[in-house]
Amino acid sequence: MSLSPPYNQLSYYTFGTPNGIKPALLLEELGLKYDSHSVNIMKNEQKEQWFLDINPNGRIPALKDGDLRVFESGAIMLYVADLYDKEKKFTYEHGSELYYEMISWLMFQMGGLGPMQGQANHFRLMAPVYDEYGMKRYIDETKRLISVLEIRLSKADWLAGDKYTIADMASWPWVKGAGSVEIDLSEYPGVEKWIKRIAERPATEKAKAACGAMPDDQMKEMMAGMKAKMDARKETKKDEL
Ligand SMILES: N[C@@H](CCC(=O)N[C@@H](CS)C(=O)NCC(=O)O)C(=O)O
Repeated sequence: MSLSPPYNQLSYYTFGTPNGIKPALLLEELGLKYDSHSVNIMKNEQKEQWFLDINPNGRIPALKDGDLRVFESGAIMLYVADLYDKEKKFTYEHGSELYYEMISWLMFQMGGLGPMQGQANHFRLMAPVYDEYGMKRYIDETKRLISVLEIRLSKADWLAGDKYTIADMASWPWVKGAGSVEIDLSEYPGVEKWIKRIAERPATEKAKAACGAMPDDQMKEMMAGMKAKMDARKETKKDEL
């Protein structure tokens, strides 16, 4: 094994959620050899000590390359892009203008879209109380963030420059699921076309499969059940706190 990364011994710890799918899109686009390990967050496996040793934050995804660990989906994508995408197929040259444009969109997803849409999902689908204020606050903010993507995607195919990069890969698994919180994506035609463009890539299906993601129709059915349960809670005013 070489003394410095890359070690060509990739193990990816994931589950079929948006954050889990993000780095898998890159691993699959690059055709890299990696072991995929399912960490079942429904069984709280992400809080087990063996996993906390890889990601002290106890959340998927995480990556190991030999003994080196990387956690946080954005950091994983940067690691893989920096060390394994030598031809810069899905990233840009360090220090170039487009590199910082790409990083800006990546951070927009990591610090904005992901956390806000995560809260929208929580309040609309999972909270133990029916909280109209929480729902509205986070769904409205998610819509606002998607409208920022629309400003760019109404006039360009990709977020940064003229190619598919880790910036697009970071936002896609989140935005494509916005219908779950009743966001009508047809109001964002540029975003809608971009979602389709990425969905049609062969690596996208492979990435979803590597994470054990549910088929879209099954996911829709599950979300509809969660919404119905939440709406019933509004009627009965029976919180589960
Ligand atoms: N900022 C983190 C967020 C990771 C995250 O929230 N992962 C979720 C799944 S999408 C998770 O592990 N949830 C289980 C938990 O919070 O315990 C990243 O981008 O990697």
